[in-house]
Amino acid sequence: MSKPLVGIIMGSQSDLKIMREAAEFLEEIGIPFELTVVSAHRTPQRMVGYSSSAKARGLKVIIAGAGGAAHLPGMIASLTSLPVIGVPIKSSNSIDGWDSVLSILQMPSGVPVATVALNGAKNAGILAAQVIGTFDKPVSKRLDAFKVIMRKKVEESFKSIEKKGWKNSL
Ligand code: RP5
Repeated sequence: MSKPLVGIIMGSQSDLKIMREAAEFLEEIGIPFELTVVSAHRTPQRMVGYSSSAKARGLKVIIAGAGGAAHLPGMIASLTSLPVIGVPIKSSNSIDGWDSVLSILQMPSGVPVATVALNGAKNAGILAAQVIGTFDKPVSKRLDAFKVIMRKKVEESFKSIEKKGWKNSL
């Protein structure tokens, strides 16, 4: 088993239904990762231990998801110089998602968290893979292929629309 390069953490097991999308993308693209629950509020010591040991354990990037008063991504970023990608989650204790979006997005100067869209765990997985792709050529090539597949899917969709006789001016 190769050592994990990406750490995926979340504030609660209830976040897994969203965060699994990051894991699934990394699996698809062939990047080893680890995944666990680390709560900023309920297990603060575990959070400090996880973040402060992350670089020495070989991780290159951390994806952290949380809902409501979502302090996990920012606190993780405060304890490591690894890039941290934050996933705001619309959880059971969230008013409408804005609470977790703003908690993760509005970081003070000096401690960035790369924040994806609400429930945007797949994009977090893609962004983490792109970080790995900056130094790992095979991963970079697989990401290029992923972009081609996306482009082809959209091409198929507009071709099928054109078949109906609805023109566009491109
Ligand atoms: C946050 O509270 C977690 O990240 C989760 O999104 C939310 C609700 O947690 P549970 O009450 O479902 O454990 O800290």
